[in-house]
Amino acid sequence: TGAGKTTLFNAFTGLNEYSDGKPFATLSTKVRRVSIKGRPFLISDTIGFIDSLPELLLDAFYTTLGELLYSDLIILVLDISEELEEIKRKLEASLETLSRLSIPFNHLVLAANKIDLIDHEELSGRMKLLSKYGLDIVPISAAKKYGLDELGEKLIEKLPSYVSIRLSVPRNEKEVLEKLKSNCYVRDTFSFNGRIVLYVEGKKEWIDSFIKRNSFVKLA
Ligand SMILES: Nc1nc2c(ncn2[C@@H]2O[C@H](COP(=O)(O)OP(=O)(O)OP(=O)(O)O)[C@@H](O)[C@H]2O)c(=O)[nH]1
Ligand SMILES: [Mg+2]
Repeated sequence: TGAGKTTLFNAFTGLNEYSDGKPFATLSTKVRRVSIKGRPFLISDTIGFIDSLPELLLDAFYTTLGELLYSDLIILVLDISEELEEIKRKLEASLETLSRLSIPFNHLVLAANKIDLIDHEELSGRMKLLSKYGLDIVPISAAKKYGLDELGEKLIEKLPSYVSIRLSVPRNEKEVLEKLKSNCYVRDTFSFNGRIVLYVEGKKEWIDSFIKRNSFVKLA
């Protein structure tokens, strides 16, 4: 808690969500559509999950963490201005929770936040010590909006492959058409020879397995 997740979320969305510095300022997950260097992203804010949780908050905690499972990428926000031991403790606790949820670490981007509160030497020392975790780390200040371009670039670089493709599906396969529409962004459609031709954008892995699962879907 208090690392700056909501502040970063706000910096990306240009909105002003509740953020008063008190623990657990964020309880419900907010999802927003944002554009990062022209790419569409859905970004969601979460609650913090390090400090011991009041009983009352446990449900909110698991609900919001469950959403991590469906995320392409996770930005783990650390307060880099804290004592190194504290940073490490929180990082390791976070990694432990994420691995319990079977989230692969290559889906993680570490945002080392609040660089405005420390000097260059402190920052490079801490970055060096954190590098042993083998994670992608981007130094930022969510409040001062430093490093957000670099963070955006890292996110795009790590995003699962996204492709544009033309597919055709028999017109009467309504269910399959619906499935395609709910999993991809459909830019254009037209009818041709009893088939619907769709120009879709989506995750390559999903589209590949969709074509495999439905033999009547063809590349067009
Ligand atoms: N100096 C400085 N303060 C920051 C920065 N980012 C966030 N803060 C401050 O840190 C405090 C906590 O920020 P939040 O964005 O609410 O943190 P959070 O991670 O969402 O906290 P929870 O929702 O409680 O888990 C607020 O007072 C912010 O203004 C930063 O880059 N620099
Ligand atoms: Mg918050």
